[in-house]
Amino acid sequence: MKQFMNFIGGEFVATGKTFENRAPVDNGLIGLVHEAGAAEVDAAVKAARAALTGEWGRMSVAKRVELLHAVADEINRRFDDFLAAEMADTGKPHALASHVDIPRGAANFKVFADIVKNVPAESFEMATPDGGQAINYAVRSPLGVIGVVCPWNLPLLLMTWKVGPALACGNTVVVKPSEETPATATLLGEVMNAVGIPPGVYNVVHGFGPDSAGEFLTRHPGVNGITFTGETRTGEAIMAAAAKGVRPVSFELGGKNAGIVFADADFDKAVAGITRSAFENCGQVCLGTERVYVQRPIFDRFVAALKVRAEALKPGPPQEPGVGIGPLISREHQQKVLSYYQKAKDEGATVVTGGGVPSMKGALAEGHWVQPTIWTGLPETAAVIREEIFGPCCHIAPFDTEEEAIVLANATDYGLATTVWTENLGTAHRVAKRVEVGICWVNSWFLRDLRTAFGGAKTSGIGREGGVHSLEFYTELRNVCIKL
Ligand code: NAD
Ligand code: 6OD
Repeated sequence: MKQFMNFIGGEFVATGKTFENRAPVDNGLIGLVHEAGAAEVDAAVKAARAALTGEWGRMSVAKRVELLHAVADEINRRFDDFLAAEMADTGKPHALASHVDIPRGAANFKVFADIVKNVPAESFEMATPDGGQAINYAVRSPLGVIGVVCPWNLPLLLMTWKVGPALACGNTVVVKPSEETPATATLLGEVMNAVGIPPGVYNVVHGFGPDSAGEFLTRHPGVNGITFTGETRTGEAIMAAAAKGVRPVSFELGGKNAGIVFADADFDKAVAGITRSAFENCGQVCLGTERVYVQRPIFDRFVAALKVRAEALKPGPPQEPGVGIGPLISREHQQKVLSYYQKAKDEGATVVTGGGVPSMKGALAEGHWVQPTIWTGLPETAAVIREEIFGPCCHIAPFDTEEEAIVLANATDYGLATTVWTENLGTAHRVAKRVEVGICWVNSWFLRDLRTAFGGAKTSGIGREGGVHSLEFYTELRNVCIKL
């Protein structure tokens, strides 16, 4: 039986308490996860703290950069191991995991290593009141031990998106992966050892949130800052924990993102784009589009075209040829998504397609499948238009004017991302300026340049990461003032 152990001070650590890791495709047992208790979390934080003052803390930036490039190269060398682990834990299609999740897992180390190597620091000369001079210059120090708490939807990608910049800036980390997806964070421990990252720099503690590893880590006074990706409600709990000791947080939280399709859009590209933004990763992408607003002249044609696309997404296990959609992560999440499918019907939606569970053969019948689903006809007050579902579904509503589309898109407490489809440059710029989100894509979706700022407005997050913006959270900026 496969065992997923904690990784503390460069060693794999078993505990007396395990829980099952099950495959979303058929609910089969993948292995046992060793849950970290308060003692293991404390050991991991202490290992991370010790590493700050050891070889890692004294290491030159050039050497650190070299090591992080080696981490990326080793992930790529073991690409198939990471791919198999991610596909088993999530059930996501091979094409998606091999093109997005694993390559980004490696890239997150290289990009941030190079940014830290090249980033300048500010300096100012000033005249002093006595007629002399002073110079000011900035130096950046690592924040210290970073607690990294991750979700299950893009496990390696989202974890390394935090660990990459944290290590590049000279910090050490204790990672708490999602209880649903323990594999790739554990595998990364082997990579760290293989390339010679000093023990204690990268640590992993497994477990759940409340009264488990997540809470023990975020409450631990030895943690200097917490970076978290997950639900807004969980963010509130973590923020309360971080208040003790006034520790900084960086949060990437939930979304209820709008897609806006104007009548002048390139129709086929817009349909393909919204197909991705609504259904990719079985709708389990925080940036995904669960509210689509389509300008009235093309509304009926658009709904019909998206229906054809949704129905063409073949459900199946990762390796099966032609598979376009995997399962949801867990039985619990499947029940949540299905409860929204029921709510939509109860509130009077027209179910354009889907709304249930596809019929799967053999062992796959035990998996957590749902049909890609499209609704129309609901008022904006409906639950499926207001609340984040995190499934392969969207409601499509017509709009008439640009102003109306902007008001509809902004009528939510969330503010993560928008995707806008138009051939009119003026429309694109005006809408992008007024949508209340951290990221606005035009004629694209989830197109990522890792040098850009990433994060959410309103209840979708706190802070920005990406490029030099990551340095704001992962380093302490000190001004040095020298009277000449
Ligand atoms: P979640 O909030 O349930 O769990 C995320 C992590 O937090 C898990 O590791 C979990 O064990 C841990 N956790 C839970 N309660 C905790 C507590 N009280 N203290 C400490 N840790 C705790 O989220 P999820 O279900 O894993 O992921 C889906 C959610 O994540 C969706 O809301 C989605 O929008 C969001 N998300 C946001 C982004 C973004 O970039 N904004 C990216 C991916 C996912
Ligand atoms: O691409 C990224 O860097 C990122 N953080 C993506 C988030 C996806 C949410 O599910």
